[in-house]
Amino acid sequence: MRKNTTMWFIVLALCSLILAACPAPPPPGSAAPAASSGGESQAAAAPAAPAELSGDLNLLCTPQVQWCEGMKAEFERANPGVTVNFVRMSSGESLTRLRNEKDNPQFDIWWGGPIDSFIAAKQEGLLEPYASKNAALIKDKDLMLDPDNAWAGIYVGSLGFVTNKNWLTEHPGTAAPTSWDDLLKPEFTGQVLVAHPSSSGTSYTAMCTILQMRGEEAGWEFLKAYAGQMLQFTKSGSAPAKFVGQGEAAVGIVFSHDIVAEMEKGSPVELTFPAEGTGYEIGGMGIVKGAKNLAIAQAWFDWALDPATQELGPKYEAFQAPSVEGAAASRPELLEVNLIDYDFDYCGTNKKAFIDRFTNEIANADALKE
Ligand code: S7P
Repeated sequence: MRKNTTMWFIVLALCSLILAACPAPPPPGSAAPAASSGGESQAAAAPAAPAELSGDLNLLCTPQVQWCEGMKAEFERANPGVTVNFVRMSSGESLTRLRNEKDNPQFDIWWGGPIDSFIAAKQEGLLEPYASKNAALIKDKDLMLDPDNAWAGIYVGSLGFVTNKNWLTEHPGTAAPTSWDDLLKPEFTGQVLVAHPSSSGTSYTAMCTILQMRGEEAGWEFLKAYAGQMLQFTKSGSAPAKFVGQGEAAVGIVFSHDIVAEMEKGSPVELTFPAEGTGYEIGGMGIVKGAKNLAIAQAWFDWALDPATQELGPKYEAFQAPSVEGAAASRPELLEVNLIDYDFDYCGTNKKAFIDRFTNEIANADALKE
């Protein structure tokens, strides 16, 4: 009996020595420990691999549909467990939709469109702050990152004029506009297209550019005359580039990268800028307050600020300049023009009031061209 007890004691002691020499099993979800390289001391444990994402992401997408489709495919490729469901909507429509769904949000993240609308959305409590690790890469954080992390800038683009070259040839003595005042020339009466500012962020950028450059009093006078030159207001901001290319009107007011996209398709259009100064956009993104798929929305947010993601634009006909360090602009010349010192806070804060005034006093949004 005593002999047996001693035997067991020896066996147990050996077992505990053996176990002490073995590493503890890794906690669930952590990375496997690195293999030992031999006699050297073990390196620090590898960081835990991020858990694989799975589920749906409901994306409110404001840029042109080709880019939305491309981004959906790229994100799904990088995250095979995720399905991205997107709806493409102009900025004004998106803001209205988020307001209406405030108590039961259907979207997780809003990606793209000028930040004026994101500033307005933040002020209305529609966005969920997120401090992305990749926000450190943003070039000009004072301008392109909300101080409370409600939104971040993802691209930059300038406003330009698009003119149909065939129309110019058919109208000797005319030239593509190179100033805002040129839009009021008699030959362009009924020949100009721009989106309505209530639906379109592009058009709101143009309107707020004018109000800043001329001051509100003279600016509203100009906007009245400018509205009188329109053939029709469109719903989407980039649509005038397409319609001018098709010869439906002589001139359009559009972001210059959307005009480049039209030129790339072989459309007979010319791009010019107002010499006295033009407005520009910072395209934004923000997570929707109450997002049902928060972790995936945060992953999209991080991914959208990655330089490699921002260089994908031209693959999907998007020529905006990236917002982060390490991503090269495909068309740097579009920002090498006379840009005004656009005041995003002024335009974001006054967005509703300015649009209401334009809609009530100058042109309603009843019959927008789609
Ligand atoms: O197409 C790209 C782009 O021009 O679309 C956004 C645009 O504002 C969205 O359309 P709406 O004007 O209809 O709101 C821009 O942010 C972006 O550069």
